[in-house]
Amino acid sequence: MAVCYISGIGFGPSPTFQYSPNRTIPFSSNQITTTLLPRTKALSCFHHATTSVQPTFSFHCKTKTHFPFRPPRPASNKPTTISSAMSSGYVQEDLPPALDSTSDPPPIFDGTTRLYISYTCPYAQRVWITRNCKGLQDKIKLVPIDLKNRPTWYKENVYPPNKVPALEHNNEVKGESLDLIKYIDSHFEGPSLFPDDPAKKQFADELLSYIDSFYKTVTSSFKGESTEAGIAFDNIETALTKFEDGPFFLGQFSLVDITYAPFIERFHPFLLDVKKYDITLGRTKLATWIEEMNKNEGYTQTRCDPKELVESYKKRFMAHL
Ligand SMILES: N[C@@H](CCC(=O)N[C@@H](CS)C(=O)NCC(=O)O)C(=O)O
Repeated sequence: MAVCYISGIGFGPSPTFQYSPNRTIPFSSNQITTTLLPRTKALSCFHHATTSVQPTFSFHCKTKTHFPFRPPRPASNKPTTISSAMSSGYVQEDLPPALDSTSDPPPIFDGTTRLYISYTCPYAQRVWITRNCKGLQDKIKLVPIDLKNRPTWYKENVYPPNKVPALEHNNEVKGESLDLIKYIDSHFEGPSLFPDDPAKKQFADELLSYIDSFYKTVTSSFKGESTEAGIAFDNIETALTKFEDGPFFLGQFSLVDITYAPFIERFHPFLLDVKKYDITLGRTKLATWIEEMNKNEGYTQTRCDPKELVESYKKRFMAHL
């Protein structure tokens, strides 16, 4: 039995959703029991709803298309509530400011579970999405780090490899995004993001193994023609046709989507801008996948402004040209 947390608060100009608290909704091989929760938590399971109970939750889609990524943080060093997001109809989490070399460390190993991220790191973004999608905003505290001006205590006291992401949990600090998303999925509450079905499990492992090669193929094509990148995106299109019980890699939303999303989020606008190459052209499954991902608030709350991503990729990959 999976629990789908939904909100009892209607919002937007004409909220279309209805719910019955504690009603059981058939969901694939599992069942989802609806439970009333505050909105911020409720949004985390929207991805499950998209494939099975879409009309009930359709208001999310409308609001999301207006605001599919988080706005840049203001220069001020104060945490902010993102009011533009609220006025568009849903609640964004208050994002804390990034800690830099002038910042004091948090009280490390005080029993709080902390996820150390950078707001711009795609690897950290995977873990951040997983935490959001499992509704763990209150259980796992975000600690953003300014990687360009890193606090010395981060390497010395928190995570000696000095990278993000890192997760402080049960008096230990662990790293590596793919390990962390699996760890969070299996050690914390919230909807399971990894399949039980053996065929799906095997395909999930294949896709998780393919991500590095996908990344290398696409980024090495930046210097030349887009044909090799085309092959990599064709592989994605083919993968998306394998299971037909939903628009995601394994049919239903899973850790595989979370693994690929931060990179496709970067490749899509960059290739369009620099190479005039639209990765969705002739790839209907990929186009739908991107569309569906952009309805998932656990993900969209982590997205960067595409313009900023393009500029940062230009500096990183085109500086030599
Ligand atoms: N394999 C790691 C990669 C993490 C990684 O490279 N993070 C970058 C930011 S995107 C980082 O912390 N870089 C700092 C450094 O290398 O000094 C993972 O999947 O977590």
